[in-house]
Amino acid sequence: MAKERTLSIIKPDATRRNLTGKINARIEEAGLRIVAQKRLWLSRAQAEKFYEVHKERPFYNDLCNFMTSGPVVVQVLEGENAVAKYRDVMGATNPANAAQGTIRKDFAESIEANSVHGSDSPENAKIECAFFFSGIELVG
Ligand code: IDP
Ligand code: MG
Repeated sequence: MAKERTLSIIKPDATRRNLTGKINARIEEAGLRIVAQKRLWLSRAQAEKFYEVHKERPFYNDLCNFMTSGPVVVQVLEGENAVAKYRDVMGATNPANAAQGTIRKDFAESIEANSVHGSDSPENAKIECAFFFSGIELVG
């Protein structure tokens, strides 16, 4: 199967608790390769743009507040079936519903402060990776 890429974000609740290394270990143990990574503090405009698909949802404003409440680590993950594989490693959006051994089950604080983002389709993964990284930053 061809290699695929997905966008991951380690969210402010996780950077605050110094969990970047633990989350990266879960990613690498799953066979995904971190091919690009940087720590950023998103502006309000950047958070609103990134989550634009959710702008009609009742949680949109709170989500943008949360995502700008501290630094995030944005990363591109590469591997076979990377999009679906990372969704499995992350677990369900609500940690109460997340499977044992997933990042969200073990680290998330709430349905909002759920420690990680992962793209939901290969098409969105391309758009989201390009939102944060230029081609020259992706060395494979
Ligand atoms: P996902 O991150 O599992 O793909 P989405 O439905 O795309 O979940 O929602 C994006 C983010 O919005 C979630 O990761 C979470 O931080 C937040 N969110 C989703 N649903 C709720 C909710 O019902 N209340 C508060 N925040 C939510
Ligand atoms: Mg989503």
